[in-house]
Amino acid sequence: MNKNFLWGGASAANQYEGGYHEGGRGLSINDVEMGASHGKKREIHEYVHEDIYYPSHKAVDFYHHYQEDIALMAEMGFRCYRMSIAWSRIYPHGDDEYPNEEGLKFYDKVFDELLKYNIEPIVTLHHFEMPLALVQKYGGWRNRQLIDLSVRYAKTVMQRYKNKVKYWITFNEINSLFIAGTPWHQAGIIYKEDENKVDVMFQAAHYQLVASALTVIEGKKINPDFQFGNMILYNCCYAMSCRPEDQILVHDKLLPIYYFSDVQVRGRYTNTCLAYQKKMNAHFDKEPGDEDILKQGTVDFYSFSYYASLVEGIGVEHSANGNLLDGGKNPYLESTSWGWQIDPLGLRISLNRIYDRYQIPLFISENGIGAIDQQETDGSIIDDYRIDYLKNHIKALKDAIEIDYVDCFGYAMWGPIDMISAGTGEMKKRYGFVYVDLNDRGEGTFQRKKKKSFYWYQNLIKTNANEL
Ligand code: BGP
Repeated sequence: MNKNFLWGGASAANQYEGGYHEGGRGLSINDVEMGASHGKKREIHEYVHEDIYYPSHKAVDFYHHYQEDIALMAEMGFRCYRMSIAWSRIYPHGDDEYPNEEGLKFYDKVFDELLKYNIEPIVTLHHFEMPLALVQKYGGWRNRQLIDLSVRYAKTVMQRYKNKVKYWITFNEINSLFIAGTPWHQAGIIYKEDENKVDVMFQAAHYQLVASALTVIEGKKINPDFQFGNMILYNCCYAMSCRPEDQILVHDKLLPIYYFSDVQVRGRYTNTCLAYQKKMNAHFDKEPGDEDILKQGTVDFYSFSYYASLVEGIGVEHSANGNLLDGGKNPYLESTSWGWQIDPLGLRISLNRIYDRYQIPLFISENGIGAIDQQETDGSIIDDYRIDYLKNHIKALKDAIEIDYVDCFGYAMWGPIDMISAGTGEMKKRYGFVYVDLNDRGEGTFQRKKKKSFYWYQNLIKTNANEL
């Protein structure tokens, strides 16, 4: 492994930060509803109930624990830390005249703290978060005005942190927009009863793709050394049998994934994209100039999340899931308590498939296992299942690099400090090397405690994965 390989972890503001009404932050979509499985067919006013416990309000309170948490990451030897900025902390209503200085200062402190330990920040600009006011006033990403507003936000933070942050990711899991139940989280969209949902979805996707490209273009003007990445929820999908029709189903399953990455990497709607538009009978508006923007604003690296694999085939029942996706069960694999099928080799396969297609550097922006951790009587947490999961996935990553010559420059394990689950809004689904004393109702001391895996990852980074 390259000695500069970026070992680290990843988080998202809305699941981790808390401090929802502090430092001049505005209400965000997550403050009124959380958990991707909710969020369907509700009116905004139904979401806003201040008396209900919302996990994002306090989350695990990184807002007040950032020094302690970053010190823990440094102790493990992190070389990178992927985190997101909350748009609602910078522009509380999204369209405010001036940015919120207190919000900007908070991230200054966070980046300074990371840089103090030589931890490279990798910043996601949009991670399932946006000011609620943008939904109420503009209808979220269904509205073209969101392009300008989001680029203004991006320019503000890229200008402010141009000497502190080099790596930027535009939209987290941008393709999750096409997955039922997530338009709210990804784009602040609530469908109206009588509208064509497919068209709304493709329109929002176009706006986000243009916004992503414009962010790259503007960012390179601010600092030509900036490196931009996309972020894809990758679907490692296998055919259930060698029947050719099953292979076609797998091909189809990948269309909505390549739809986004083709545009972000190749700078245009490719044949794959056109085929998917036709298959979905999608219609949306483009403006003159959009094509040029997409062409110029391509990303430097491809990042993706990988947790599980799924199976597709004729007659296959969709009884398995994995990170917002669903598909068939694979008889050769075991699953987590949430039914996500554990498949380390699938990571090697995904790395190869993606690198073969795009030939640009890759970054694993999320990988990990959600589990219920038990505390022993002495308070320790022996999370051998987590060590096994990560060990096997990192072995697969090493093989992809060392045997297959895939160019991958970093690995961010998901959720190094326990945080709220994006999918379920629960606390009990834990990913971390560090336990946070908090339950699903938000009760607890917020105290941090190292798990067994903490020491394992520390050693892994120290030996640059020579000792797994
Ligand atoms: C991805 C999201 C993350 C994260 C992860 C794990 O989809 O980008 O925000 O939460 O999945 O999912 P969950 O929290 O539902 O277990």
